[in-house]
Amino acid sequence: MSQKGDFGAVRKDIAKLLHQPEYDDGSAGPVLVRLAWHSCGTYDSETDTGGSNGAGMRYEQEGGDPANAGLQHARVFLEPVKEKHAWITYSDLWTLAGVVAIKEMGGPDIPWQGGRTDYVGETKLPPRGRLPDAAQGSDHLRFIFNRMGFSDQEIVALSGAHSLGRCHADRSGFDGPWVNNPTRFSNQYYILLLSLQWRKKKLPSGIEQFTNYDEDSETALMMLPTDMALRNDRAFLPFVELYARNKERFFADFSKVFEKLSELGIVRDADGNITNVDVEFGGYIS
Ligand code: ZEM
Repeated sequence: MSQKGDFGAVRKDIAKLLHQPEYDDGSAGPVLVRLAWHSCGTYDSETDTGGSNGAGMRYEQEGGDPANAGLQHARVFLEPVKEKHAWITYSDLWTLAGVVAIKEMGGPDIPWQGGRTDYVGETKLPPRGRLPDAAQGSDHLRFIFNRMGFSDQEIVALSGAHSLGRCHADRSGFDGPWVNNPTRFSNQYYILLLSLQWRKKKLPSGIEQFTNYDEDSETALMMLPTDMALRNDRAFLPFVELYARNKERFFADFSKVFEKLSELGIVRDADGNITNVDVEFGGYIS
């Protein structure tokens, strides 16, 4: 048990659990980043619902969304940290885990503040279907990300997280990693999106993704239809090109946009205290 508010102690314990030789590519990092993103990525600015506050994925309505398949692995990895630092909320733990994992995998420092609450009123739990569908195109990406207040450039920057991890046939139905070293945060995703030849490939399940090989190969890489949309859309493309040639710019922009993602639905005063949730009262202030 650490002292309440000692996020430094929590960061250390998250960093320590990333090394998982038996899991995927040997790291819990990528799936923790996805947990952080999905906990935030349900936000809707119009109704002010969803977002990281509330840690709604603990409940069936949100946790059972097919888009969240596989994220129980991430939550199980973090359970010993929650047990040890019982004072931290799940909503802080999940967003902080993403930030720590990105840094430990070679990514940028991302500003992060705590104070989220695990209170979630029934009316604040997001409906299913708020997360992006990888089988679609650029109109869908804009529809989903504009709802959270993200621009074209921010959509492209956020998508660079696909330099991490892989798709799992038994989770999303898609299969394989985007890059050769999926536990290293980099701008490889953009470089490969532009430089390799991508061909449509139908998986045995009937799901279509893109591959850089004609033949099945252990080392084949993949792109989702939504990833290809970034290359094929004339407004997205210049940002793909920018981040492919300028890694520093990508790191700087990614840091800003990931911070924005993790703060969706949160209002703070000058001291950083969250003001739109009354923790004592246990509810949202409208
Ligand atoms: Zn992802 N993502 N994502 N993503 N994602 C997957 C995996 C990972 C989309 C998507 O459908 C998928 C963002 C944006 C978008 C990560 C981070 C971020 C998978 C594979 C799919 C299908 C899941 C599986 O089978 O396990 C779509 C359509 C997106 C719209 C642009 C954003 C934004 C992210 C963070 C900032 C990460 C790290 C993974 C790898 C997870 C893992 O378990 O390895």
